[in-house]
Amino acid sequence: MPSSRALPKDFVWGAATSAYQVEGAVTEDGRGESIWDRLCQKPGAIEDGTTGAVACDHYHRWRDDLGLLSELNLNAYRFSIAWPRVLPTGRGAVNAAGLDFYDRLVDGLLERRLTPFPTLYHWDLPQALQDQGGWGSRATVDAFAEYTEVVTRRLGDRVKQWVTINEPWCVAVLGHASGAQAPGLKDWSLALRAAHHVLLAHGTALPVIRRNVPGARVGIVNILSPSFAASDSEADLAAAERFDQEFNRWYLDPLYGRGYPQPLSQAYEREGHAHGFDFVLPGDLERIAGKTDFLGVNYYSRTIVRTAEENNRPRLIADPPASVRTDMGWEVYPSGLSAVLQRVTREYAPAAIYVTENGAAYGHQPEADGQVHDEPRRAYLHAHLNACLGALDAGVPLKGYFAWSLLDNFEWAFGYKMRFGLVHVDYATQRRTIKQSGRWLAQVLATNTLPGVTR
Ligand code: IFM
Repeated sequence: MPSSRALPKDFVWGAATSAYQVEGAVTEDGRGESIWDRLCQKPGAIEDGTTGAVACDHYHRWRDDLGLLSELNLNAYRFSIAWPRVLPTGRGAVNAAGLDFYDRLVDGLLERRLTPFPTLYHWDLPQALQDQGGWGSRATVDAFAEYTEVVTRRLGDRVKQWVTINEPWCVAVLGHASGAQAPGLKDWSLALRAAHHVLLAHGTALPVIRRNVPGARVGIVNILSPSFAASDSEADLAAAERFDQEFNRWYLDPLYGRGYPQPLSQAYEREGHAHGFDFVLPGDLERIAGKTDFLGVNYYSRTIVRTAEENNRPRLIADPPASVRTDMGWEVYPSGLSAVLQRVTREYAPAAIYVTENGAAYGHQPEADGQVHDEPRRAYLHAHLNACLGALDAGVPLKGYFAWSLLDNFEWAFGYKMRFGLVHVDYATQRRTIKQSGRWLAQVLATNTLPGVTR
């Protein structure tokens, strides 16, 4: 019988966004070009031909948007800092106006008793660094340390929670192997090199943040997905295992001191992608495994895998029935969230975990009554919050949950077609409307009680 259940005390409840997806104002106040500005100019790169040039105009409307966080009864905001706003060419001269923007944002959050959870890198590399090799170049690791130094010196007196990198898998694989995301390259060898440099940038930034931020709590955010074989055949089981190593373990293992997973690193060698891992220098793995205070987990769905005809590469099946699919085609699979949280607790024992992103794309628009009736998103949130409670019961050190996203926003290569917000954005007028899912969440948080719990 479903019953209601009290939510944990002292829990962080937030919503997340990222700079390129919401800020707009890409040429204002001295901001430099990012790899996303560049990719968006490439014909066909973005499904609806749009760009993040205006997005949600959060750069100008941030005060109202912080008001929305308060209306939703949240107590934290996960946002990202745009590297090209702070260092327009990636390193060297600091753009004071860019840094001032985040300074004001942080003060605005604190005035409203909202805890800032900034992410230093959510995919918007300065184009100038890409021109010098981007994440394929080890010099970008040093540039990231310099950028981290500038930002944490300025904000570290007030901001205590820091995320270094958002979703290294996406940066490496979507950016450098599939080419679906910026910088839009298709080279697996480069993707492996980029993955290593991104992890190394995280490890290099850790002591910088701790030096500049008294009482810092630092972590990295990974996107995780439990991997299921499409059948019991040996080949499909092997493909599911390979996907797990590529997507989950390639990042978690080195972060927690185990180095890169052996079977897969050997496979990459055999397939000609690794070149003896010549980009892994002595001391790198120790640096990557530096102590963190929390792990951020982004969870959207599980992955069902079967073997591919070509190249022994795992192939994904994205054909759940329409009734359980979001607009992204991703299956609604809430038990996968408690499963990944329990797995990372069991296998890696992070000091604390936050669900740093979780949410669903559905395109509901305001109806005649002015409301956005997005029941599928409400149900998605409900089921995933339920899964979080299950994980807590199982001993997961879960300390917070951030919905993706506060606002409908620029969903990368999908443009504005995919709407993940708790708040609807009319892009023509920039009018915001809290959706019914957002109102439901606000009510859950006001009463600190989750109704309809199924365990
Ligand atoms: O919009 C993205 C976000 O930038 C990173 N994590 C996944 C989200 C949904 O695709």
